[in-house]
Amino acid sequence: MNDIARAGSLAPELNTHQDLEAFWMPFTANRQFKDRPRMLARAEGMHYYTPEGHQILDGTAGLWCVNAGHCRKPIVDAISQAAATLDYAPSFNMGHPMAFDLASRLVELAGDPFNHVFFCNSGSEAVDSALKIALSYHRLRGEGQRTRFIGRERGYHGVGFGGISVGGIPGNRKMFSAMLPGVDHMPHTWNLKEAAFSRGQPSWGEHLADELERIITLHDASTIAAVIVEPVAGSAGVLVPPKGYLEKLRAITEKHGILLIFDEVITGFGRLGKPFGWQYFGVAPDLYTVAKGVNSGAAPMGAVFARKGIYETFMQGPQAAIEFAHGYTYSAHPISCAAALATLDVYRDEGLLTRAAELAQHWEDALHSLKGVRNVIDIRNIGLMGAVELASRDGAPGMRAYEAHCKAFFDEGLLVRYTGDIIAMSPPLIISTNQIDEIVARLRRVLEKID
Ligand code: PXG
Repeated sequence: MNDIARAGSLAPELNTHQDLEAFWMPFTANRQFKDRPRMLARAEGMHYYTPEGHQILDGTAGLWCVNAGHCRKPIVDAISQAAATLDYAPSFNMGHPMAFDLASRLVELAGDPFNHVFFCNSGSEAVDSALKIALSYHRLRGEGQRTRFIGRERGYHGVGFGGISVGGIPGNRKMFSAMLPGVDHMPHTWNLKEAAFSRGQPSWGEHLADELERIITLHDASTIAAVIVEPVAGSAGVLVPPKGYLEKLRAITEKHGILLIFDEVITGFGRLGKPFGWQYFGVAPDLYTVAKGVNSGAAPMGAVFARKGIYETFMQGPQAAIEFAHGYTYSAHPISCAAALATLDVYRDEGLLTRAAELAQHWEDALHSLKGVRNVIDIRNIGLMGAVELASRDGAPGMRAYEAHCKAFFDEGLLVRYTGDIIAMSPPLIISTNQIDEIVARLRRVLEKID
């Protein structure tokens, strides 16, 4: 039986032997899921397997993180060896060799102008860490009045209070009254009328960066600590920056002494065909956050990269003073570090951090072949990220994409993400061109069947 046949007609009832009640699931419609569970039991390479053994083609690298593919042996071995050798070691006032090795490897991968890395355990923590670094940096330089942050509508920066404050996804903010004070937002950059079906970076929209100048004038530059954006907005549905836009943000922030933070939790580690998104765009921020792909999703880890001069600004005062009162019990956890070191080897040995550049044209052509399929109102792509936007049903926004997601999983053995009425995809970087075609063929069959 071939993969597709085996994946066909997955019966959701098969999972009902298990009690699903106690797990309060994150970012999930709990009752809807528990009515129709989509369970994953095992994974290997480009595939997940359900508890019943059905094979699912992973079109999303888990949640944008499994860049090296699933259960890669060198990563598995490194994790088990670390677990058996040094299960845990504190990073406050103590150290372990893997943490220092990993920081050196990461800084080497980044190259100029980045020379230090701060570790944490997730993208949300990386964002909060970066915001705190920015505030302290200004204060240490005698500019403690720089306390404001500027984010962007439709930005996703995790779920800490810092992240939701600078983030711009209304549903992630509305229930939580306490936010960082003094945050403002630029408009997002997507415009269906002007830029639908753009291939790669749209040529419309550079002028939207001028909004930053307007916001800076409103608050006065001297009050602003940092601007934070995702180079490509991922969670909001792959919003690709217009040509010239990021360059303009860089020029404006530099002119006003404001730090520019790129949130590279999704764009980091090869997603765009370079190790980091800033290298792809040729625009270097002052700080950037990573997580997910740092160890191919195999263990929780996040990090903040700092431009030369930032760490050095903190290294003042008495030798015995803690320079930055921030960190986590699991910062640089040995198992996460081991996983990351092994992942970086896999990336290097298999050329995975530049592989998206080789596949990008095929990916783009394959995705855009869905133009004209019913309900498709936009297709966007860059590197190995892609999105297909569907028209929303009257009075039921999000339902069409949710149904497509379920149908893809149950009928076609395909894992895709959905957000609103957007289907988002970001396959592992080991994907073959045949598997790209397979993702698109399966998605086409799904979309043709959905009203
Ligand atoms: N920044 C960005 C740009 C992200 O995409 C985070 C921060 C937060 O990372 P943690 O590790 O705290 O979750 C993210 C996470 C989706 C999806 O389907 C995206 C994320 C997480 C879960 C789902 O789009 N991105």
